[in-house]
Order: sequence, then structure tokens, then C-alpha cells
Amino acid sequence: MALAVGALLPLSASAQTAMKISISIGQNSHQGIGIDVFAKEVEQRTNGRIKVQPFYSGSLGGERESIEAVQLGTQELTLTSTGPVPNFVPAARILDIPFLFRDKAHARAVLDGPIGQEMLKEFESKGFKALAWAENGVRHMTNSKRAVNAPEDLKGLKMRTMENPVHVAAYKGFGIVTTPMAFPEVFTALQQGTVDGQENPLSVIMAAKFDQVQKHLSLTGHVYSPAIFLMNKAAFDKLSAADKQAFLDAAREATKANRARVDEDDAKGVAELRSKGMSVVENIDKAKFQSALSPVYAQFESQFGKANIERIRNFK
Ligand code: EAX
Repeated sequence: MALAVGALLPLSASAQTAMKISISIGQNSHQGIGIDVFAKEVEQRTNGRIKVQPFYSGSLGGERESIEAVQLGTQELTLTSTGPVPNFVPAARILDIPFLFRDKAHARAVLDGPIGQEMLKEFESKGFKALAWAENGVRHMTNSKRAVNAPEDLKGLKMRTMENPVHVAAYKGFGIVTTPMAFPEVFTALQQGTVDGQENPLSVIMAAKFDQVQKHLSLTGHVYSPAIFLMNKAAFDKLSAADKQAFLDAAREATKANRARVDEDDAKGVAELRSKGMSVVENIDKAKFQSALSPVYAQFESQFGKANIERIRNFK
């Protein structure tokens, strides 16, 4: 016994802990940069003791499956949009209300400020350590049928939505025929015509090459899509205080790189997608889209509390 323990000691002292982190889209993307920077930062900040292996393109499953795996602890980490998050942490629903944020700067300020930081704590009772908010981006609509200029143009379009109750309610409010679906299935569904369209940030549309299967893009900017670094809570709790801080700092650095890439993608996205053959409606009267949702907003106000929504809207 004593011999065995003695023999193991030098091994465990130099042992490396390996963890997994996943995203549902490809490596060459705002989320790919996010998890690559995260992995590099964790490794550096723990002097190579902890290695985080990135998995891309839904190779460990879609976002809902990855969140589930993190909750169960079969996978330590994931970077996910908030799409499927309300199924695990209902408090997060409020962040996916359409036209809640004026722009990315407003959203980032809310997420990095007291409202966002309080929300991160909501994840702890559900088995997660939420390390930091990151960003998926401002979502726009694409489809294969027609140019969308006004909300009326959306009526009857069959669109894939995220598995998010707030999105589904809002898009139904536009008259869209909603089909919730995990992201890894979307390209094929668009290609085969199972659905006419989908909505996502320019970053995702480019990374997933939706230009190959969608003709029309409208810059509806109808909702800001947060992303979040989630970790299995037990795995986080096991870390030393210094390593916990290393993970939190790594997530913060990763978010900087992720947001910078979103800004880059937004700056070049329209030109790039046009050059690939998409026809783009840039000037959208957003007020019309917003007023089309009045009945749905009333529903959201009673569900989430008008004061809570106003607190986010008015945050400066
Ligand atoms: O996180 O499911 C979605 O549309 C998400 O925006 C995408 O997977 C990127």
C-alpha cells in the first residue's frame, strides 16, 4: 500500500487535468475565437496544469445537449447562446426579448453591470458556474422565398427558431410559422426546404455558410443574442481559489476577443454575404417590427414584470 501511494505521488504532482469545452458552430467564428482564447488563457494562467480542449461544430452535440452535459458533469464547459438556456435557468428568458437593447453597447453594459452579474448567480442553484457573459450578436432574418422589408412580409414564412420560448412567442407574433430546432440541423433543413428561413447574427450566417442555402437577408436586428460561458458547478468548486480566479479571468479575456470578432463580422458581413450572392435589405423600419409585437410585449410584461424589463431598457 505504502509503496503504491509513493509510486503515484510524483505522477499526480505533475499530472495535467483535461477539460472539454464546446460550441455548436465552426472554429472560424466569434465563438471559436472565444473558446480558443479561453483554452489558451486557462493553460497559461495555471502553468499548464489545466488543459481545456475545444470542440467545434456541435461535435459534442447541439447547445441544449451541451448545456445538459455541463449540468450533469459529463462535460466541464460550454460556450452557448442563451437560446436553450431558459429551459435550464428560466430567469434568463428576459434577456431574449426582441428589441430589448438599443444596440450592442447597451447590451454589453447591462451584461457586464449589476443586472448581468446578478443573473450569473441564478445559474448556481441549477448546477452551473456561469463564468462570464459573451456574445452571439444581433440577429437578422434570412429566407429563401422573398425580400423582407416590413413585418407583413414575414407572415406565413416557415422559419427555424432556437429552442427558446421567448423567441417562439415573438416570431409567432409576426405571423411566422415557427419550427424550433437545434442548430446543427439547420443547414440541412434550409437546404432541403423543410423550413424557408432562419434568423441569426451575421457572424453565425457567415460561419455556417447560410448564404449557400438562403437568398434573402434583412437587417431586422430584431433581437440581441447573448452567449455565456458555463461550467459544471462541482468542477468549478473543486478548483483552488487561484485556479477559480484563473478561469474567471480567462473567460473575461475570451469575451473581449469574442466581442471584437463580432464587431469585425458586423462591419464586413453585408459586403461579404452580398459577394456570395445574397440579396440584402439594409434599411429596415424597426419601429414597425416593434409595434407588430405589441400584444406579445404585453404578455412579456406580465410574465417577467414591467419594472424588470424597464430596468434593462433604461440602463445607462
Ligand atoms: O450559438 O442556435 C442558434 O441559432 C445560435 O445562434 C447558434 O447556434 C450560435
